[in-house]
Amino acid sequence: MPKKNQTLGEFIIENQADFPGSSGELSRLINSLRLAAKVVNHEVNKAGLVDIIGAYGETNIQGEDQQKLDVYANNKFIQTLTNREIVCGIASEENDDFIQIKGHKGDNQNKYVVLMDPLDGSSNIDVNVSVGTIFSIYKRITPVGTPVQLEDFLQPGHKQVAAGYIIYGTSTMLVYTTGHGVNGFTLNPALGSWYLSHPDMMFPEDGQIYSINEGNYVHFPQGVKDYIKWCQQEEGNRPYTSRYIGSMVSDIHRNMIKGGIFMYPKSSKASDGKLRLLYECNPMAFLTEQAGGKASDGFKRILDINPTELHQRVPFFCGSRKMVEKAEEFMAKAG
Ligand code: AHM
Ligand code: MG
Repeated sequence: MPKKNQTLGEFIIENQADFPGSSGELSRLINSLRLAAKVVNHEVNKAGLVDIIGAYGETNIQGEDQQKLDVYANNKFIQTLTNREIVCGIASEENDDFIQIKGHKGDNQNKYVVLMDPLDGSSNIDVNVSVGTIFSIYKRITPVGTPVQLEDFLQPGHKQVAAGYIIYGTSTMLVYTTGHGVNGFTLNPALGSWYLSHPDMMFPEDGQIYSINEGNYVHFPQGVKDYIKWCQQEEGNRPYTSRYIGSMVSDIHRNMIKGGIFMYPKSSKASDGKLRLLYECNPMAFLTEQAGGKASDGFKRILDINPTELHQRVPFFCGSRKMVEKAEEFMAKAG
């Protein structure tokens, strides 16, 4: 039973019992992530002070400008997980291919792989808007002790053993699930400790916030256009409020607390939308379902999609259950 104000360390130890027969490997892995998160948090908070923001001059595999802090966060998470030999492989939105962790003696016996978006919404950094780190953890399916393979990363989202995000906002929070509900920890920067501030986070069943980049309206499928118009109609508890930060972690975090729907649909310019199934949508979908919400591509459950490539994109509808169901209704009607 989560106790408010408990430290993350205490919480992890207490909840190891969730995994009967566990070797503590997953706990150590989450411990490593919280350490890397603190280091990245420190750097993100200095963004306005040091010459670390601005384009790095390189583009990532999707052809987008990479910011210096993306690279920093990517390196920090990879370094921490590699040095501690806590996983057998890592895939990152910022790397073309997955990384195999051999271990110092070349005999890596770890069973988990981590997939991550080290700094999501990084175009918001230079305007002082919240950004986030997203992570997703799976058990490898190929034999332990052998080199990790692509198939270890291309697993459907319902196979995740843990997922979470760190939000670098007005305060820094780590929100994660191991499949037993969702808990949120706030970093006390003076002490460097995470405290359980949001036990058992739940999406309200229904909400009044819709979050979508409406600038793309003309390019949206008819079902999305119809749903947006419905959200704006004066009837019952509508019109809804429109809130879009452009930083998915922050948008979904707010909606989880207040009730709302986040959408990044496909468009006539991007046939699968923008967001990545493995690094962004699967972990957020796992958290959302664990918090009583719903996540789909407009028609079917995100967590049931069988991935075919590491950097695959997918349309994303995520949030309060009733709102996502309503959006799906409009999608189905428009065909
Ligand atoms: P990124 O991984 O390159 O930062 O892109 C993902 C971000 C999400 O956080 C956000 O929801 C979305 O891109 C915003 O995109 P847009 O500016 O097209 O609305
Ligand atoms: Mg991203």
